[in-house]
Amino acid sequence: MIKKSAVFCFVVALMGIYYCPAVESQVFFNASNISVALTDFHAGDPEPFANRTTEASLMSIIDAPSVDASEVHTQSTHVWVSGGELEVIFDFGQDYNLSTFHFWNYHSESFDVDDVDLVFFDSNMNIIGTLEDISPQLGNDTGFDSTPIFAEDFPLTLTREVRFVTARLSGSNSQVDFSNIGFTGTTTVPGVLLGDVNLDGVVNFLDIAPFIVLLADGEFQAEADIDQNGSVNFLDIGPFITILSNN
Ligand SMILES: [Ca+2]
Ligand SMILES: [Ca+2]
Ligand SMILES: [Ca+2]
Ligand SMILES: [Ca+2]
Repeated sequence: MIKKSAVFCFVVALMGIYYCPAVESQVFFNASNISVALTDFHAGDPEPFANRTTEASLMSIIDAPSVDASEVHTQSTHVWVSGGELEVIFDFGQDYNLSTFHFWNYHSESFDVDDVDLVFFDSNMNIIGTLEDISPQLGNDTGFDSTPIFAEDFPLTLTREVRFVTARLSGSNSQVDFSNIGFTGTTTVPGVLLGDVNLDGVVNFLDIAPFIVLLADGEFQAEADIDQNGSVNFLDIGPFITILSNN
């Protein structure tokens, strides 16, 4: 999900050009915007998880609603591989600048994750960085299922944008149990030329017809939201005419 409060979008009026510059927007990654799958490491064992299906277990990896969210350990929220290691691959769907790795570990030494190795890839699966031998702390300090588990945060120092990440998780006693994995990153929201509703790079009379269609349909398009209030409606007509007459 995109953190709207982090989006600073403003309008510059310069020589009759109304432009909303490209901005960096912070994103927390979970099931709403990334996917996760087993790697070929599990090719001979497509159902490596204890008690639950691979499909259900993978979904439990990325079900944290936010970076600040806690999770209590239950059979339907945690992830458990008994007697081995786990390797999964995250697909972000597009390139992002990743800034933080978040890990919600199990609460007790007998089952928790003791080592995580991350490998970061670009969209062509070229390795662009690694973070190895992460030793996450226990998920809570009571050892009780009923005590909420919060994320431990690990800063990332990557010089290029990331599309895929693999995570290899292991435990000192061959148990791999944890609650969630999440990432935070930024993406560049492209600049918007206000009034260029037909997206041909200029604002002129050719933009009038598609602007009217948007108004009639009540649909949103950033280029038509001339007053930048988040919706396209009659309030945009006046400033649209102003932009047209300046071009
Ligand atoms: Ca979970
Ligand atoms: Ca352990
Ligand atoms: Ca245009
Ligand atoms: Ca508007």
